[in-house]
Amino acid sequence: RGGETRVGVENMFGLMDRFLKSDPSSLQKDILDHVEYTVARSRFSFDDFEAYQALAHSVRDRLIERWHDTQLHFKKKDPKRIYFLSMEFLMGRSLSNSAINLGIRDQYADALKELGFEFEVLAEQEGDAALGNGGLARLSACQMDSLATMDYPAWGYGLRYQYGLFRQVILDGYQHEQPDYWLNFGNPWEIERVHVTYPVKFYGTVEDENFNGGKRKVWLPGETVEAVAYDNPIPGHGTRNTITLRLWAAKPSDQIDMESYNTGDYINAVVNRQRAETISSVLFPDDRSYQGKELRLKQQYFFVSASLQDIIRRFKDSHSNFDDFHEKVALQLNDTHPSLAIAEVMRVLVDEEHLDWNRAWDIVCKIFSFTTHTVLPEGLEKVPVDLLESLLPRHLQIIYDINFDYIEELKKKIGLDYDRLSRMSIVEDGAIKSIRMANLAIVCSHTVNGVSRVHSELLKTRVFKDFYELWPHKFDYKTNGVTQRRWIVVSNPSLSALISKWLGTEAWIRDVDLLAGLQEQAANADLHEEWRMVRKVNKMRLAEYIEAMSGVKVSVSAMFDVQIKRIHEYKRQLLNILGIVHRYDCIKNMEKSDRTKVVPRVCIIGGKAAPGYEIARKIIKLCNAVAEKINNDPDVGDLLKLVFIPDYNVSVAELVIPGADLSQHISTAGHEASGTGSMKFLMNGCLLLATEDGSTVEIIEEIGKDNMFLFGAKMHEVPALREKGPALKVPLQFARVVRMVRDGYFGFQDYFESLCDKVEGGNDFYLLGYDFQSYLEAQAAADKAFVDQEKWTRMSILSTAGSGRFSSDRTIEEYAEKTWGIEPCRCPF
Ligand code: HBZ
Repeated sequence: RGGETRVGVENMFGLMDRFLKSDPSSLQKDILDHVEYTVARSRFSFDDFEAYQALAHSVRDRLIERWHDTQLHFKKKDPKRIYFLSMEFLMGRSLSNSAINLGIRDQYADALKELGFEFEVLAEQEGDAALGNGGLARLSACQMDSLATMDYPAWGYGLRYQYGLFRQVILDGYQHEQPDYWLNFGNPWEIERVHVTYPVKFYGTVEDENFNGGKRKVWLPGETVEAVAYDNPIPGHGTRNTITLRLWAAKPSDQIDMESYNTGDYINAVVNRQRAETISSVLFPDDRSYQGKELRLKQQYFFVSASLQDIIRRFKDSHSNFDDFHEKVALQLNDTHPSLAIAEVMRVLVDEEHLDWNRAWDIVCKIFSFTTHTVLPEGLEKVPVDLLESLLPRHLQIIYDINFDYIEELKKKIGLDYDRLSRMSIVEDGAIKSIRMANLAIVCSHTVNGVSRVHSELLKTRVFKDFYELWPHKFDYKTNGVTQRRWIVVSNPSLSALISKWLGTEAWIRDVDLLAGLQEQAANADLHEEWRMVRKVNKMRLAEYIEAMSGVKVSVSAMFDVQIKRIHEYKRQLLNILGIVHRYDCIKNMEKSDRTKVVPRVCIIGGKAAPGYEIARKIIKLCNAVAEKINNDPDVGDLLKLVFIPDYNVSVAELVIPGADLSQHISTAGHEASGTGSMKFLMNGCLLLATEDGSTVEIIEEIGKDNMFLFGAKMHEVPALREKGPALKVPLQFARVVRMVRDGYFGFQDYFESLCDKVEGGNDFYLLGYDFQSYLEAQAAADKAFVDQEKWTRMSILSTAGSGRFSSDRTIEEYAEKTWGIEPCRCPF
């Protein structure tokens, strides 16, 4: 392979000549060629979907060009690389994002127009890549965009699930799950690397073997599965740099099970081989708990093992020993899900590379960093020892050895405090002996990051208190961020153009702090008018979608009030719904003449419930039942509408967020680790109605309390309020709305009983009753502000202007400098 010697930088112009051209007529020719040769349709007759496929392939060609150059450049420079290990990436659609980041979206739009197609219409043909559950997974996607844009030498590693997150279908108001077989029509955004494969081993036994006069452990695995790489190029914006998201798919190993073949059981031998593929077949749809399922553990090890083989192979290509490993490799654990990587690095270095245990341990301690996304101790993964022992016997031994050394060290530091030693142990004794993955990750990582400041405080004072006291230097936080490329430029092109016009530059797309420049114009009447117009057009687009999805006609002059996120008790969609019931009840009981004072609302709720989470499913049903009643009540008309948007995903978010006036982030204080939806709404000039939880606390610091609608118990008050149990006072209005649900005002009386029980009689763990009054007051304040359109528009502009800190560019820069120790490595020309 003579890769590097191909063309020197001095021949840059010759090389430029080689690049695919991006003027409209070259693009047109390119698209038509793909129609004919890739999609295999006649260039004289093809439909929107075929046009999308051809267009995607044309964009892909340009991505590949840059991607090759970037990889070559990285190889030549050999910088320290960051490897981002995550079980989940919610990439959504790729077409618009790629074309915009490549800087040729408008050229494509022009080229297509002459062919009789519209770019936006074709973009709608693409399905979402939904290889993740929620915030954690979308954060990974935003961070990949920032890593590419900021020229960092980064790789993302994950799993290529054949079935992404289930599709949500609402029938009679109930959630039903359908499989998301997203690869059905092919995926132009990935490149299958049939030659990049690694064997991944499972089961078997560990034996002692004589080695150099001593003993060593040898793992004799019982099953081998092949991991095949699928590369997804991730283009940066305003740079040639295009990095790799490498996802692994499981394939049967070529190692033939001779015994089955010899016994003549040919059919069963083939069927057994096929079973290997189940490892990467389906994403687990639970974003709350770890259930100790064998398949999930297999998935974790499968992707970790393949990724590490790949990473170590790349390192060994240009290094003859492991002395510099920690100077060239940083491994980021996105939550505990990939933390088997720790044991795997130890195993490879000790058993396969024959490094001495202490030397391997020294390396491990320098390369791993860990970010946790949860607040709750019960959200932390525990793997039953029995399961680990059967699936990965050697890894269990390694974890025991790590734990032994660590506990011995710990005893020297804290003495024989057995309670604390047992809390801090990686191994949990009990009815089911298990491995605490978070403890493993903390012990072996140099840095433990939270995802917002308050989250970090909770980690230090509650969740990981013992560890913080031992290693205060390890604990840090990087407040989450989202990419303005996806969440303004791609999803809200008219706002994007307006911002560029008023700032006199497009530079904010890479340097988002420039948005602050809008502050000076926040009172400018001309800007107000244009701002309102952009928002109105976005609301019209959303209204059309709502009508198409639910048949409900909504008025765009009403306030669009949105809550979209996974359904959870702590996120309190139920508080929102009960608030809507209260609003409905008030309107019904009002004198007709007073109704003119009501600010019309369209309440929009969307989100998926984990299939096994009964209460969350009931919340969805309640939302639909209340919607049914309100929307069909002619007496209320346009004063109030409620719509549940089915199958909430990234592309639905791209449509809904730009059209929202108000958005709700109303978790019980102390429960949302960060929250990133709020940042997307903020960027788009949507006002927030929120509790002081997670990242909201930092949003307040940027835009001020006066610029949003805050309510609810504060984090430090929550424990004492809970203590009060049934003695906690709740307002009469709360009892009244719960009574309406209980009494069957919205039907399904029996079904909703257990839901009502969850918020009454001392069971109101998430304090809906306690917070109800202040919630209603915040809602009233929002109504009042909305009537004053000038005030509202100013608040909206100030929200966008103050959103700069919540860009993932900032988050990534902090990680790069403080946690990973990496530098940008920009591909020339
Ligand atoms: O991660 C979320 C947090 O709830 C949210 O506050 C934060 O902003 C976001 C990004 O840091 N957590 C998740 O999304 N968690 C999961 O999706 C999850 C998935 C699989 C699991 C457990 C949790 O096994």
